[in-house]
Amino acid sequence: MEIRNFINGKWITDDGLETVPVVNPANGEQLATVPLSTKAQVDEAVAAAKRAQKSWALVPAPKRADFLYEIGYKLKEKKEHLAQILTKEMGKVIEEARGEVQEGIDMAFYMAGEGRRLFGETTPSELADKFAMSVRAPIGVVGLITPWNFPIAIATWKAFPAIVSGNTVVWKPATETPLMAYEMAKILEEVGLPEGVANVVFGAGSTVGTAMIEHPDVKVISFTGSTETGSKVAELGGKHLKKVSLEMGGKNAVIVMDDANLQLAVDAIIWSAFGTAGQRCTACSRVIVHKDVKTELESMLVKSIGQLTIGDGLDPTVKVGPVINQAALEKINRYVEIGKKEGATLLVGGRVLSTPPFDKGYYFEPTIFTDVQNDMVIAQEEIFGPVVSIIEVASLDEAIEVNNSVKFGLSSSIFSQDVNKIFKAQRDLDTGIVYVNAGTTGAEIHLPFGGTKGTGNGHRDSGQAALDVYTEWKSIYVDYSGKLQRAQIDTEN
Ligand code: UN1
Repeated sequence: MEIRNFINGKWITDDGLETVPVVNPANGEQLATVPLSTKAQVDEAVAAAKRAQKSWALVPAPKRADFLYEIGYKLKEKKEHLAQILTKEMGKVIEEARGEVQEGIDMAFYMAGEGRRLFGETTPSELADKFAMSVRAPIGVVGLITPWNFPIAIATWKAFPAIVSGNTVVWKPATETPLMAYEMAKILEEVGLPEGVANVVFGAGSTVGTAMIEHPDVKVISFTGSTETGSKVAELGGKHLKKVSLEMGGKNAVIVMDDANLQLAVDAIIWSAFGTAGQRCTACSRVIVHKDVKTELESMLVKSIGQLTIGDGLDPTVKVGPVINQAALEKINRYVEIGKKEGATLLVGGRVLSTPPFDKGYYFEPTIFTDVQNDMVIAQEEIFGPVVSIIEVASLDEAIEVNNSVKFGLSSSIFSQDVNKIFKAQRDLDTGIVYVNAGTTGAEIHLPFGGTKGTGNGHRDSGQAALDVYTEWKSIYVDYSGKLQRAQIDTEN
């Protein structure tokens, strides 16, 4: 199957572009080909989005929202179909794929609700007979750059608030996972979203992403991906004075205190570290454990890891699927080698799986290092795979310090039964998301999603906070006094 760009409500067939294969990471099977677009397709899509934007912004927000309801119903109807494709193109296990599609459904209905809210504010004026209010205004054409690890959910976090608030969209999905975007574009067509409101342009970030950021008619760029790419997006966006929303890496920790329910902590660590084969920006990649429970926690983790089935995510008994591609496999393996050289102790795992039935896919064993020192590379850098570092501490204060010592600040978690420790931790953990007695993954779509420090640049996906990315505040003063009232004029000395 040949995937095509979706521009101005039409599938573009005759673009003669170079294509690359889309591969199932579980078995190397080619699923489709995807075009590598050039600046010309970006220009075409931005022009279509710009043409559509003025009239789209004039459609009443509740009516714009009606399209999101329709998209939500379609996603619901096709949920299993989409989940199967998602597992094939991305590798995540089928129950997680269903969960991801569900995130998209939830986001559609949640943001459709915003069509009947999109609240502004009224504020008293300094002057008599004068009314002051502020409203959210759409910004224009929005460029979306989304990753392969959540190919549908993250796109919905960005596209739906953008669309409901009156913007139009040009979306560049990851080339590793274009099938979800293709399916989404089909849904946009089926629900009759006006042409040009949402356009999909496939291709490499260096070409398509750059062209989007540099285009004078793209006013906002929303990006989720690696910190390395994100900082390039910020740099180029800064040069062109774009509003840029960045959602990047994590080095998320689960803190296990000496009074924790250990079985609960183990279950949460296993799920948040090895679910999605560790390829979530929210994945747990550090366990910060109190010294008095370290040995017991380690033996429980080893036992639990032994029960994880690895394989093709379409098999419902499988809990850990493949990683996305050969490059990812090699990167993870490099980090494991670094960990060994740095003197960390390999507690379990640590190998690429390359014998049948794993030889045609990209599989890495769930891996835990222990006796990791906080200044080691494996304790500081994002690995984006199924690798966890255990770091021992002697107190809550030390645990918080270790948690906060990394350059990222997305998610953190604490296991404790002590209300004093819990409240102190939620205040002092320097991350955008904090979990108490739960793992580091599983953020819900109606709360702000994002992080501090190297994880982001102050913006948030999801929740009402997402509207701040896609709207501009406009303050409106209505003077009904019938005379000139001069604000900020002080006749007294
Ligand atoms: C991501 O990894 O980029 O909180 C997103 C979670 C999911 C989203 C992860 N709801 O783990």
